[in-house]
Amino acid sequence: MITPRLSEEVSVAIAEGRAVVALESTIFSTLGLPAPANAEALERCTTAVRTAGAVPAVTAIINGEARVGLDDHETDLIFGEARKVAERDLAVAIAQGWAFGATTVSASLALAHAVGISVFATGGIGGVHRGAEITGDISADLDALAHHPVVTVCAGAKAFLDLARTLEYLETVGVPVLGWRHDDFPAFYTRSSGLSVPHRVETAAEVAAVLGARSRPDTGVLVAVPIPEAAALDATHLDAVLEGALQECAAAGITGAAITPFVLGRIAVATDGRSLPANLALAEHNAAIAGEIALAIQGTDNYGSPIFP
Ligand code: PSU
Ligand code: MN
Repeated sequence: MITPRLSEEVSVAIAEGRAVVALESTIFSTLGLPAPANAEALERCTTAVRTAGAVPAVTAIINGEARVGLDDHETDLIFGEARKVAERDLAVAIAQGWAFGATTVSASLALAHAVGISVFATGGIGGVHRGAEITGDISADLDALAHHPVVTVCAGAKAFLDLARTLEYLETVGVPVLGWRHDDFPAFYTRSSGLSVPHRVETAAEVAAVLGARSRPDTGVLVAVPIPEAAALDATHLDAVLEGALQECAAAGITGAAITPFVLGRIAVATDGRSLPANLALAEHNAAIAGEIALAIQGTDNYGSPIFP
């Protein structure tokens, strides 16, 4: 069993029933974004959560301890040497006392669940990789979405994944996918993947109501928020870059968990760095909406069901 340590602020917020939004640390490490964009992302996401009226809770492994909520003096650790920690790696990172483990979506959902936080914000989730029928590479994020009762707010998944299969997988494992004021599943840097979301929502209250009405108490909800219009990138150019980067991966024998950081680096170069402001804008926007949803869930039993006096 994992019993994460809470920061003082997060501990008080949870005890008082205040709105809390969990954040992963991989996106803020150099595995997710190059310096100094990673530090800017952390600052903007935590500020967006606070502006919405909620408390941000960054998850990480620090000195072998699972943590939810970091103190200001600890956030620098995120920017140093990071090892990626998916949900299954939590046990290893704790048992071996890793100095710093950067949590992915799956690890963050596990930690949020363990402490009763029901909203989580990120940039993009992992998904079914292209060619998964050969490699079997399906992100642990999808299984975690199905097994932790947390609302995940994301800008969809990266276009270098197989987005159609990703949506199929989420259907199979019973995760409701909600388009935030949008009919299409977004593709991270672009507002549409060309695939429809099964359902559309207009308000945070609707998301809270969906969370409260699930038949499986341990299943999460995915809210897909398109990148703000002004920050979106050109889809055609991006497709060509992705193709090239994936071929490079295959040629260089880059597989598994190393694919995402590699492809992200290639996209940054090929878009002359324009992928970075796009990434920051969508992560900040997601954090703000997650804050709104956390507020809407406040006043319920924390899992969306109304509390009647
Ligand atoms: N998508 C991004 N940036 C990221 C990630 C995904 O745009 O940094 C990270 C997240 O932490 C996500 C993880 O949970 O990659 C998925 O990795 P994998 O495909 O190895 O499961
Ligand atoms: Mn993988």
